[in-house]
Amino acid sequence: MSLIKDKQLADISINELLIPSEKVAHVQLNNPLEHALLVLVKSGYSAVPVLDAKYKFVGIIGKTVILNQILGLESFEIEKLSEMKVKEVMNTEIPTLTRENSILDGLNAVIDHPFVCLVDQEGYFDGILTRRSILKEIKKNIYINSYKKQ
Ligand code: 4BW
Repeated sequence: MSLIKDKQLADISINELLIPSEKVAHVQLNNPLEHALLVLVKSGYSAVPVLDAKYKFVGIIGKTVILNQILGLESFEIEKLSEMKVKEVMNTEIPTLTRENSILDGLNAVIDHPFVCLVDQEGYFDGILTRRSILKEIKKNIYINSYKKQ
């Protein structure tokens, strides 16, 4: 049943839509790029969160940035995959949310990002909110509102 049959979109809690941390593919700061690329290719995702040794969220890493790093003038410099670490190329300039944020904060974040990471008050990784999960709820809302008007 749609979450928004009884609630407006703005009333839905982030808790109801998030993918919990244990179901999210991730890599760690000190992993070589080789490991990160393996996780990305095997999981099928374009980008995944990066965590430190204590499982605090520190950034994200994607396939494109890794491939750009190993791209030489005429060929891929494959040896860089084992020489370079995730922390050297990851993106740290991205927004995060907490479970206390509203779903509308999530909607704002996923306009520019395919997913947004959730952290707790101490910065520990809590899960992700994806563009897909938010769009699915918005679609249900549109269908329900158009049905009500008939
Ligand atoms: O393996 C997949 N399973 C399913 N069910 N859908 C997938 C899979 N891979 C891609 N998709 C679909 C989703 O609709 O393609 C979209 C874009 O994937 P992306 O970005 O470019 O790899 C997916 O959209 P989404 O569910 O809104 O997810 C947005 C982004 O969130 C993904 C990926 O970077 C990240 N992500 C989602 N689930 C994740 C995850 N990262 C790690 N672990 C997860 N479980």
